[in-house]
Amino acid sequence: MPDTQPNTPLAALLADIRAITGDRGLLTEASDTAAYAEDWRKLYQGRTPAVIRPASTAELAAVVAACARAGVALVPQGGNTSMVAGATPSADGSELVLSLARMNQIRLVDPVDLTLTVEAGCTLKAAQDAAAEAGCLLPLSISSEGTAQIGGVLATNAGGNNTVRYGNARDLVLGLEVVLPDGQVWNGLRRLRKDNTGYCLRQLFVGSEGTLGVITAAVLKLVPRPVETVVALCAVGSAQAALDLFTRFNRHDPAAIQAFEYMSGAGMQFVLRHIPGATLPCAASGHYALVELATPRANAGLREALEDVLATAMEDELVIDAVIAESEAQRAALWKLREEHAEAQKREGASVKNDVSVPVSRVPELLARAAVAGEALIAGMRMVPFGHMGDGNIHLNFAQPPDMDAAVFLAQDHDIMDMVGAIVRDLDGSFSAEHGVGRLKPYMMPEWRGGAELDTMRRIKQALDPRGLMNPGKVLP
Ligand code: 2HG
Ligand code: ZN
Repeated sequence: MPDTQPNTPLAALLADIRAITGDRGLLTEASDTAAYAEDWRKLYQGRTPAVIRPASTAELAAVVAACARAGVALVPQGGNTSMVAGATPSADGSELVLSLARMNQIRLVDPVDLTLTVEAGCTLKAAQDAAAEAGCLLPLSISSEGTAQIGGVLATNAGGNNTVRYGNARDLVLGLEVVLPDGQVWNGLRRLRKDNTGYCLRQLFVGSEGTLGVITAAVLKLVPRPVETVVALCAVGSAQAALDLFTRFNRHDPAAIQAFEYMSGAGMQFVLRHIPGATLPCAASGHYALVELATPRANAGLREALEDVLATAMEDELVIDAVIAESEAQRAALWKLREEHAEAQKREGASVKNDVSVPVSRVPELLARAAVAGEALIAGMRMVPFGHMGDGNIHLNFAQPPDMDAAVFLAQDHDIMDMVGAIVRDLDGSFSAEHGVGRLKPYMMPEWRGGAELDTMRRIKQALDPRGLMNPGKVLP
């Protein structure tokens, strides 16, 4: 822990920062900083002498410049909902946390350009609401959207439930404002649909997890708001049946699929056990699919299409039982069963998460092989796969055996991740589909992204942040 006594270099830096941000922008009491030093999953307990909360890009840039002069590292942090500890400071107390929370303004919603200009600390939910008020949709939805902030969503290139239709966060970014590691501000908040002028810098920062600079604002693409949305929860007999159902919706009208999510019987039981108010409105099964169709066209017959596909699928015994939401409240209740999976799993005990992707067609094989290999590795470990079947991103998580000590189970996390990794590699997949690399998975980078790819990433890091002061220990091993 650096010396925080008066007359030390750190004390001088904190005094400089206080002069920039004022008292409101600097937290130094342990009781105030503790929540910023721990990751959402409580896997990492970091320490930090201070949390800096600038109120503007100018303040933030001055803070970054002061830290660069002092050679002190910064950990940018948004909603702190990272699944891979991407925003957690190290345990030695040498890093300062840079919170974006106070920079949360919506700067502009333009329903003609279909753009939203928003500051990094705005929650995803608040950004969605601003778009909705203007008759538009911000087509990015993730389970943590009430807490996750735009800056973090972009820095980690979040994926979520609507990737099947609109792509990942990266596909929605038209412009960015970024504070570089030396404190320079790059204002790239352009609202252009076409802009072909050299290297695409914004895409360099999207997904860089705060290791190249701090995203302070963004211009995001909007789409016209759907006028009709229908949601159904389907109990199916297998993961293959869920995939076959997806294929049927795809053949019927791929443009209508807003989300197609998979859940296992184990995960559903966790939700029903731990989440107050959660009830299962259809027959219980070992596998479920949640499908959402949406259209911006009036009288498009979406409900009829949903009913038709489901009726045929039931006749063909692909679907065991299904329930269609009849109201907005029912729609929210169905989505809650899916979105509370992470929280329910946390309450069930320790778990090892594998945020993997494979070609969509290979999801059933992935689950079948991982179930066998998982049981062979740790008997009684419970596989809890769920997620974004429509884009091939499955959260292939394992919950501890009920009678095993959590620490004993977690000590085997790399064995579990490597077991899953071997299968995913064999299926031409990725070890991190949407959560990023963070602090949890840099060790996997040489094996998965080694050679020219990792070498190029290192050169980019070296060029922008030669002293390694931006979010050290994340992404690159
Ligand atoms: C989700 O899809 C999130 O709900 C969290 O990406 C996934 O908890 C997880 O593994
Ligand atoms: Zn997810």
